[in-house]
Amino acid sequence: MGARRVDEERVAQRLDRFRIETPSWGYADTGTRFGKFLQDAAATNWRERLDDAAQVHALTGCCPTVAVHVLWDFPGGTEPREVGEYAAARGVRIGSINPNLFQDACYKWGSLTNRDPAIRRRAIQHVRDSIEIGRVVGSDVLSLWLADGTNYPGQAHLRQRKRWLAEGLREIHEAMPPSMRLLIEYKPFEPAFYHTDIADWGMAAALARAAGPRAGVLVDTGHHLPGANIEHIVAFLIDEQLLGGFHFNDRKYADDDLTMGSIDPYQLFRIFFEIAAAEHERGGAGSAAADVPIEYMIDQSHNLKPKIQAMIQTVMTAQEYFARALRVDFEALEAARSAEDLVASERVLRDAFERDVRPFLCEYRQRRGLPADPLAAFRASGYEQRVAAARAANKPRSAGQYA
Ligand code: PSV
Ligand code: MN
Repeated sequence: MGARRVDEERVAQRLDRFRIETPSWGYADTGTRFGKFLQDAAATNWRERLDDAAQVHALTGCCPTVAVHVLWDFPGGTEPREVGEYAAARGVRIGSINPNLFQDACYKWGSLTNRDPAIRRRAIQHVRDSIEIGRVVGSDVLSLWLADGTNYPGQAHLRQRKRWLAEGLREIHEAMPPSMRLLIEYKPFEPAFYHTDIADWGMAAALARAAGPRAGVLVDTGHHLPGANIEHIVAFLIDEQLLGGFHFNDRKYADDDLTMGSIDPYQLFRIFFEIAAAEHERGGAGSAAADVPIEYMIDQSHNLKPKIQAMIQTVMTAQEYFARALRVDFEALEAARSAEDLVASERVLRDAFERDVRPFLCEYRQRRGLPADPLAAFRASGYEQRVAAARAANKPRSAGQYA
């Protein structure tokens, strides 16, 4: 085998372990604050969302789990067991459990940071119930995002809220079974516009440390202020063993939920490069022991693109840029770095970024009995047209009714 083949084999082995979780909410009709444009083919209930996620997995082979949102995917009295069984019958599993501490009117002034101890208790109880859902459906990931924050200076006692938050997270961590990981997501603004209680990765990291050893930070790529160096955050968290997972998406301005890599593919490459570099130092892409334990998840809400197509496009993009990053010539990079040759160092990265790995990925998929181009296969399958015909009947035609 030539050196190139050996390299490709090593990348292929790593990609076999690269699992990407898709979010149930990415298959449903979603909107902006100004209205919703409904899509005939978008899923209208949890069963249809799982059907669609199963399609994505069937064509890509790398999306075996589906993230669920507790209020959205287990509506009034839905048995978690039923949801888990439905998923299994379609060849997927329930992945991260996302408690919902932001929709109930009682959380107007916060959930885990609410000054009212009864509301804080209620929030913790909801998370305990979510942990139980995880146990029933066989999920080991609890993914927590809080909308807690304030809109005006002076509105709240920031340090007090920080302590309540740490207390609550400790209790949640204690309530988890030993196999479960807690992911703590940060976001600098929205829906709160003055401060959010977990505004950035540093706060999330401090809170994860306070919560316990199975807590880590969840990096949603859309949750940074413009100019933030996300790959540096990623590298730092990996080194602190605090990188729990990703919510992938792309953005131009804020939390835009655009498909991954659509705006800044080089940033995506740089993120994957930091992961590949860490794994290279841990023993290389061929060995599972070298993998950094990261939950790779998508968090996108496609307002205009057809949902399943957008998801498959994202999954293919993720594989592409990880494959590019895995093929960085780390020896050449080290040589250039030790000579302080920044032109050569940057060039090593650019060479890998610009290498077209698509033919390799086509062959990789075909060898695994998958379509070479899952997006083309999906578009040709007629699935979207079939479900559109069945689902459109359940939707009002006027988006205004949903505003
Ligand atoms: C919040 O903006 C967020 O990124 C959280 O992950 C939520 O769970 C998700 O979006 C819901 O859309
Ligand atoms: Mn998110």
